Order: sequence, then C-alpha cells, then structure tokens
Amino acid sequence: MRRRQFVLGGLSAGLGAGALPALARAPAKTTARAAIPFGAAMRVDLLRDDPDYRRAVLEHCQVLVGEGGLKWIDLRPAADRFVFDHPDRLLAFADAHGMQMRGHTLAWYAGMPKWTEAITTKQAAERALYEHIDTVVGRYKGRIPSWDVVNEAISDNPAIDKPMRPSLWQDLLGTQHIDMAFRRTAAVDPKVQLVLNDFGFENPTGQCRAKRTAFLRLVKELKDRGTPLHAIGLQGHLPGEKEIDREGLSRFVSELHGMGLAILVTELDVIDDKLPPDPAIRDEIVASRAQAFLQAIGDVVRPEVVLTWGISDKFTWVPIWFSRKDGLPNRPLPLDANYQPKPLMRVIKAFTSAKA
Ligand code: 9MR
Repeated sequence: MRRRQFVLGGLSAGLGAGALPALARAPAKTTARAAIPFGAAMRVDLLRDDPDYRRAVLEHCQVLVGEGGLKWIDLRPAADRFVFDHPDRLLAFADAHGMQMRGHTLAWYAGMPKWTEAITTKQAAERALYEHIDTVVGRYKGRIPSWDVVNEAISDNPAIDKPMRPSLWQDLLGTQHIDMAFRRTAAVDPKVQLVLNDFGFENPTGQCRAKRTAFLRLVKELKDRGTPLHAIGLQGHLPGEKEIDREGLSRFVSELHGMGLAILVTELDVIDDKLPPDPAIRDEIVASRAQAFLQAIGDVVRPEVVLTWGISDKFTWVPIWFSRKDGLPNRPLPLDANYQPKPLMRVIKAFTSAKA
C-alpha cells in the first residue's frame, strides 16, 4: 500500500512536469511520515461562550493546553486552596472530543500568587513544591499525558557563571529544584511525559547562542544525574523582525535529540509588532518565520506535537507586551480575528501533515 502510494505520487508529480522526463529522472527522495498532532493554547471560558472559537478549535485541533488554568496563580488562590474548575473543564472538553490535553506548568518563575512570597526557607519551598505536584499531577494522573514540568528555567541573558533565571524555586532550592520537580512528577505519574520547556533559541544573535549553550549544559547535567527528562518543549515565540538561525537551531535540536530527548513545539506564534503594517505582507513574513523555524527542527527530527499559543488573532497574549506603535492589531496566530486561516495555518498544515 505504501509502495503503491509512493508510485502514484511519483507518477502524478511527474505528469505535471511532463511524464516521460520525470519518470526517467531518479525518484525524488520521499520518506513516509506520520501526521503531527496540532493544537493550541485555550482560554476555557471562550470554549463555552464563543461558538466561533469553539468551532475553530474543533475544526483544527487534536491537542489542547490551557493558556492559564494550571498555573499557580490560577490554581492556588490561597496556600490551603486549590481551584480546579478551569483545567477540569478543559480536560472534559478534550475528552469529549477525542483530543489530548497537555499540562502547563508546575514550576515557573512567573504566574505566582502573592501569598507564595511568604515561602522563604528551603524546607518550606520543598514542602510547597512537593505538595503542589502531588495534588495537581495526582489529580490528573493517567489523563494528562505530557507535562511542562519546569518552564523557562534559563535566564534571558544567561551569564556563564549565572545561567539560571531567578525564581522562588531557584532562589531557595537552587538548580536542584529541577531534579526535584521532575523526580516527583515521575513518582506521582510514572507514565507521564516529562518536559522541560523554554524559549529564545532560534535567532542568529549572541543572546540566543548564549541561551542555547546554557540550556544544553543544563540538560546534560540533568541527564548525567539521571533526572527523568523525556522531552524538550521549544516554545517558539518568534520575534518577527529577526531571521531564524536555521543552522544554529538545527544543531541545537540535534544535540538534544542525540541525548535521547523528544522535541515538542509548545507555544508557537510570531510577534509582529515590528513588522510592516500591511496585513498581507505581515502575514507572509509571519508564515515564513514559522516555516523556517519548523523546518530547522524538522530537518533533524519530526516534533511530536505542534501547538500555537492561541488559535485566533482575536485572543492573543502578544499585545500585552508587544502592541504595535501604529495601533494596528497584532496578527501572530494561524487564524485571523474572524477565524479565517492565514498563511501561517497553511505552513503548519503542510508541516504537520502525513506523507505517504
Ligand atoms: O499567554 C499567557 C498570558 O495570558 C498570561 O497572562 C501569562 C502569565 O500567566 O502567561 C502567558 O503565557 C506564557 C506561558 O505561560 C509561558 N511562555 C510565555 C507565554 C506568553 O507570555
């Protein structure tokens, strides 16, 4: 069957360009590939309240992640209270529609509720981290198959002697907090895919190079210590005005893959505040950045999943930090504000689709 598809594919490709010369040419190097599940970060209230949003999600997504909901700030209004309403609803939606839900995230520097400022000792931090993981991972055991256990652990400008980003966890427990979080998550749900998630690896800048170096060093240390780590989440919040360092990114992915790690694209979007105003031109640049990013990864290994950080330009985090000076709305996502597919969706569909 596979061979038949290959032959037919070769024939039809040949017919377009003139059958005989095409058949005479050496066959194109086509390798079969499975489809990559695609999905997006969700605002769970919109799934209930906005029928267009819901329809778009049902049409395009096979995997979901809460844009919020599982963050400390959302789950933990007080030290002794957990509120699971949002993630419970998202998981119910995913289950009802045969989709998978990813977990985001257990240990992060941001999105922490005010009351955690009262955690000031190593013992208290350890207790809080373990209690959180036990409760949250335990609740969704067997139902959330993949967790961003630690998010954004490396500094924005990592120095050789100080690569880690300050956080409650890093400050009180040191880099060991990463081992602790991964080991505890594995202990609570041994089947879960354990992911280290981060951003800022893809441009030909000193900053990205330093980040890649620091990240690789951290991952090597974790692997050497036997930390259970299964996959790397490349967020992919791409600055639209910067080129993709295809060679540098491929080399980075190859090193990670060589350490036995799977690769996930977890938060793709293109930050377009510095791009030209014309929507058509802007959309093409957005798509081409994503294309170069995905291709640089795909040249090494097919990512297990591709998620964008939102589905429609109508609802995106980008203007919180990167609104445009000309006042035009941002266009970072695969569907426009009217849920129409943009060139970015075309790129994602082409990249994720199966090939016989
Ligand atoms: O998009 C998210 C935004 O709505 C939240 O306010 C913010 C703080 O919780 O987090 C945003 O999501 C971030 C994600 O959790 C981690 N990577 C960067 C994302 C965009 O800032």
